[in-house]
Amino acid sequence: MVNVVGLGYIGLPTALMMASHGVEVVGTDYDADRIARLQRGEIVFEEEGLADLFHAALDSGIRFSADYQQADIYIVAVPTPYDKSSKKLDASYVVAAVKNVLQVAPKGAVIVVESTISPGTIDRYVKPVIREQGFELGVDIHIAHAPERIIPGNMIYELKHNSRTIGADEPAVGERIRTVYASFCEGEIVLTDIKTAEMSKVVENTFRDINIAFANELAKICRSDNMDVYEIIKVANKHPRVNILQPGPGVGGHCISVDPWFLVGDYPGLANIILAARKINDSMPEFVLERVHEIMKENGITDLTRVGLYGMTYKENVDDVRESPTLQLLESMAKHLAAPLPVYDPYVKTRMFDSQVFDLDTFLADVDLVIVMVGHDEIKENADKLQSKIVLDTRNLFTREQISRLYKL
Ligand code: SAJ
Repeated sequence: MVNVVGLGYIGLPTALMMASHGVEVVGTDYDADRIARLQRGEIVFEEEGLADLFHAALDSGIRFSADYQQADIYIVAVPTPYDKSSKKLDASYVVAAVKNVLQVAPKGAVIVVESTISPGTIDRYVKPVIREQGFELGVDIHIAHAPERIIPGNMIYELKHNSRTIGADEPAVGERIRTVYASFCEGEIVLTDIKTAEMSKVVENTFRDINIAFANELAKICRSDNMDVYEIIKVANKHPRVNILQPGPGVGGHCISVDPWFLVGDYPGLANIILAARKINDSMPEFVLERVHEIMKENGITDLTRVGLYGMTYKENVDDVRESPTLQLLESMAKHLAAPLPVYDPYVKTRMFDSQVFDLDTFLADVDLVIVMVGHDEIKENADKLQSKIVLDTRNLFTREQISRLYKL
C-alpha cells in the first residue's frame, strides 16, 4: 500500500493516478478541511482532467485520511519554500512529514520524497532524522527521491507521458519504486543516485528561469531602442539551434521562481548567471509599472485607480496565485498607493483584496487602462470587450487589429 503524504498540486494528482492504475493508495494531509472535502468527493483545485481522474480513483477505492498509515511506501509531496534571507531551502515541511511517517512506518518501508529539494537535502536533513529516531537506514527504513516534472495546466497528460527520475542510493530500492511509478508512467523511468536526482530537478527549473530572464532582458533592451521584441524572437527562433522563450510580467508559481534560489543560497559566489536571472525576472513587475506610468502620461490619465489588472494567477488557465506577477506588482504598488488597483481574474473565486472584482463587466466599467497580466484563454476570447480600452498586453495576446490602443512590454 502507498501512503501519499501531502495532497496539494503534486501529491493529489499523483495519488489519483496511482489509485486509478491499480495501486492501493491512501492520501493523507495535515489540513483536516482538505481531507473532509476530498472525502465528500469535492475536488480541491482546478486542473484539466482532474475531475475525471478523481472519479476514476474513487471507483478504484482511493481513501483519504488525516492519519498517517502503515504502508510499504510513503510518497512525500509537501511544500519546500526557501528562506527569504539565506535563500536556502526550508526543509521543515519535509522533515515534519518524515517524522510523522516514522511514527507508523513498518520495518522495511520506503520513504520517497517527491518535493523539489536542493542537492544534499536528504543527506543533511532527512537521513539524520531517521537515525535520530533509532532507525537503521537501509534496513529499517529506505529512502528515495522521485522529483515530479508535471506542468500545471497539463498535469494529467504529463504525469502519464513525461520521463521520470528516481534517485536511490540502494539500487534494489530504485527498482522497487520504479515498479510503482511504472503502474501509470509511460515515459522513460531513469534510475540514478539521490543527489543527482535532487540536483537535476533544480537544474531543470533553473534552466527555464534563465531562459525566461533572457527573453525579459531582451524586452527591456528592445523597449529602450524602439524595437519589437516579439518579432525579433520570432525571427531568431527560425535558427535551428535558437529557441528563445517569451517575455512576460514576471515569473511566478511555486517552482521556477523558487528553486533557482536554492542554488544561489547553497553555492554563493558560484551561482552568478542564476542570481542575475532571478533578479531580472523579479524586476519585471516594476518594469510593467514603469510602462503603466509611460502609457498614462501619453494618454493623459492621471488617476491610477482608473487602471485595472486583468489576471491574478501566475500563468494561464490555472487557479494558482502563488508568487504571481500580479501579486508582486500589487505588493510593490502598495508602497505608493492608498488602495490597491481594481483586479479581476476569472479563475480566482475567493477574495484576496478589497479592490478585487468578480465580474468582467463591472471590472471594465471602472477602468480606462487595462493591464493584461495572464494569458488565460478566456482573456484572449474577450478582445471585443477590451476594444474600447487602452490595453497594456504583457503577454502578447492581442494585435492592433483587435485593439487599437494596444501597448506591449
Ligand atoms: N513564463 C514566461 N515566459 C515563458 C514561459 C513562462 O514569462 O516563455 C512564466 C509563466 O508565465 C510563469 C512562470 O514563468 O509565471 C513559470 O511558468 P512555467 O509554465 O514555465 O512553469 P511552471 O512553474 O508552471 O512549471 C515548472 C515546469 N518546469 C519546467 O518546465 C522546467 C514543470 O515541468 C515542473 O514540474 C514545475 O515547474 C515544478 O513543479 O517544478
